[in-house]
Amino acid sequence: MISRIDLRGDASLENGIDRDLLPRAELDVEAALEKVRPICDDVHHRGTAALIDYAERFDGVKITQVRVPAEALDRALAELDPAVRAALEESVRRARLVHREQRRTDKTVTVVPGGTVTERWVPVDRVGLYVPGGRAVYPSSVVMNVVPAQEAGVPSLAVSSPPQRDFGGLPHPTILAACALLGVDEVYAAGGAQAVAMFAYGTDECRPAQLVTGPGNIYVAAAKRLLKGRIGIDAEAGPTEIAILADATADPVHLAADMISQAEHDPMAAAVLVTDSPELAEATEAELKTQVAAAKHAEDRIVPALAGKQSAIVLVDSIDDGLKVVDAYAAEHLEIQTENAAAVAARVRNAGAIFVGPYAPVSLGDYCAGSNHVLPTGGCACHSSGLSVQSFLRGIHVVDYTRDALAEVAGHVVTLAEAEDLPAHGAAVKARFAGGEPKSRSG
Ligand code: HSO
Ligand code: ZN
Repeated sequence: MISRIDLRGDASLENGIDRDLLPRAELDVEAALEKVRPICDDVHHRGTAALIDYAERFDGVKITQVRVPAEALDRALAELDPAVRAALEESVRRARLVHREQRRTDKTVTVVPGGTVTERWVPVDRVGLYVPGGRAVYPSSVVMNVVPAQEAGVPSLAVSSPPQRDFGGLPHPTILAACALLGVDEVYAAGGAQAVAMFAYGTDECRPAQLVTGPGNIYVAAAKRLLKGRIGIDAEAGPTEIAILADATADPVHLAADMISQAEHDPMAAAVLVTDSPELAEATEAELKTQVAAAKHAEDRIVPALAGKQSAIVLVDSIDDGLKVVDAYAAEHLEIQTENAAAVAARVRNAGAIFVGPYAPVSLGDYCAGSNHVLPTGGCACHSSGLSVQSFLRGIHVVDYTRDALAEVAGHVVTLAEAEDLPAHGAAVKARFAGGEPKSRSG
């Protein structure tokens, strides 16, 4: 069911590992670009009317307005299963504890007497959050996007999720309830590329946003790629992935359960076990077979995910070699299930999030660890981080120099400007000292 890759005695581990050593599922976002371009243009020009047409075409439901009425949000929260409500509240509480600590404070550095640079952290004015509604209905993703935006102080936050035929053209009620719980009262019933276009261009119902975040399918990723620049984006989310670095002390029952937990998202999801124990590899493979047989989403998602070329059990000679493999792979989620797991985890350089030891499964992080579950996929963890308060802030440098402070460094500015053959740059400084005292702000 799952392929084996044997890297024992492989010299490439010594000389730097090829990032493609462990293949990933292929997503042809470029091909999807051509499909979403006319949709985005249409939303740009026809606004709400286009969104209503796409609701009928793609979601199979006739709607008359895209904005979700306040009563529908209130009703969804009132009708939410109390156990789900309590779990969401705990998820929010823990996420707030962690994300609140990510807030930035402005810092002023006195570079010279009279010359300061302040880094001022300013939240993005308005953010659009996309929440998928097809195979994936994830109120937890509402939490993971909204909490950091709110903790960053974003003043205006709108959510969009596809209209559902079974719910009268409204987004899924659990999504609406999660929005209501978090105090988000601006929600739209628009899905896919058209929702990203709605946030980028604005419509008569929805003001344009400066940033769009949230997961989505390949069309959402393509629309983000197309409209990036017009609107800021978080990342093009790919299929979810779990890598586990384990030694003989790990429990194969846990490993198989954790691999299946992420495989159940998507037939393209990836589950990779890296181990120095052939016995553990054997036992985990057997466990996978047993557990998959009893799993709900086996046929349509788990089996294709585990059997796909993106999933594998990788054998290495040592945990040191295993660290090289998982660093090269740069997984969205990485579990360390070894002796002295915390010490091994401390040596990891590339991962979206690291889960340490036997009691920190990825699904804890998906819902209730306090950490964020919107994480870099597809190897992007080697250069990017997951969603955080920082994702919703801009650090603006405020430069404030007195006349004396500028005079002190003017010669260097002029020299560098001349070295770059940009004499007007130097002239802009010299102009300040050509005519005696300046009109204002002597110092
Ligand atoms: N594992 C997914 C997030 C998620 N899991 C949502 C359950 N619901 C990507 O990190
Ligand atoms: Zn998950």
